[in-house]
Amino acid sequence: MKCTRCKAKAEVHLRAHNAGFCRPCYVEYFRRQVERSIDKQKMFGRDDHILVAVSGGKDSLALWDVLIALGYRTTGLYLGLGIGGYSDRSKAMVEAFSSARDLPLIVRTLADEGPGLAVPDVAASTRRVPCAACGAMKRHFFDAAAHEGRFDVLATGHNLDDEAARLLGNVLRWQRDHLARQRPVLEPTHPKFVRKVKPFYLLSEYETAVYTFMRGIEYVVEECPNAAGATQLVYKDALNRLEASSPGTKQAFVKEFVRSAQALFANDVARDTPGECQACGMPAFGALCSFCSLVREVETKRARRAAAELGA
Ligand code: Q46
Ligand code: ZN
Repeated sequence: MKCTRCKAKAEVHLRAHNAGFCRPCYVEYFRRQVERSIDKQKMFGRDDHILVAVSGGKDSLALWDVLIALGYRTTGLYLGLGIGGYSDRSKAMVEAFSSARDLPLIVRTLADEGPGLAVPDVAASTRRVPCAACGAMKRHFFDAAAHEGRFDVLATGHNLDDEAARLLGNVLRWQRDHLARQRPVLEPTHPKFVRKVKPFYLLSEYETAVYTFMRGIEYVVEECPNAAGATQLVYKDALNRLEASSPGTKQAFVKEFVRSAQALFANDVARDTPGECQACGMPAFGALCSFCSLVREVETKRARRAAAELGA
């Protein structure tokens, strides 16, 4: 197959787009797709300072690489979740990426922040699945870092496969409130929140992997040990089968939802305006934000356990 743009020998074939690309043209194609999403969805402009959440995986590092190449002002944010060797290796990858390119990076380690709770501690004490605890903690620290650093936007590397799987999960259970919030740009609902964007929402995991490979970006290949068994993977697998028999399905699913259905859910679900958390001051719908409620729960359970041990 020949490159659709320059007619040289193609190195990659994208069935969903019925197109082939040589290496330089693919890199160009990929970056243009990202730029198109940024512009079309009005994610951010040239003057904005973007905080890029980087996990050490291929998607977030590819996102950082693209934003730099496109000339945006960025700072990386790595959150150490305390998930054993996986967290150590992902941190090393992010630090190597940023120092090789001389990019600003903020590193926060959950075990050293505030109450000093890493994801496994919280999951074990509250008997939650690790991903539920992790999600609440990540949201809190991302929001707090974006607010403290006065960033304009928080960008994450969620790709088309992530968004399609999330959409499928939300549709299968008709979770209207989740559908109302599933979009590539989430405007802040409180002065302490910043806009959240997903510039890769129309680029597949395969496309991101090819970009990362062609750019020679080193990343953590292993998955978080808690990812195995996540329902998201079952949805991704189902979507991959649909995609194999009908290329372009994932993109049509997500693109059409965002274009014509999302607003119906957003308009239908009334959203309260958050107040402020009594403990940390970040936006909250009750007296405490979800992170501080989680911390309170862990502390209460630990205190009860300690009292029981003393009494034993
Ligand atoms: S890091 Fe956290 Fe993911 Fe690991 S514990 Fe689950 S949510 S799987 S993206
Ligand atoms: Zn709080």
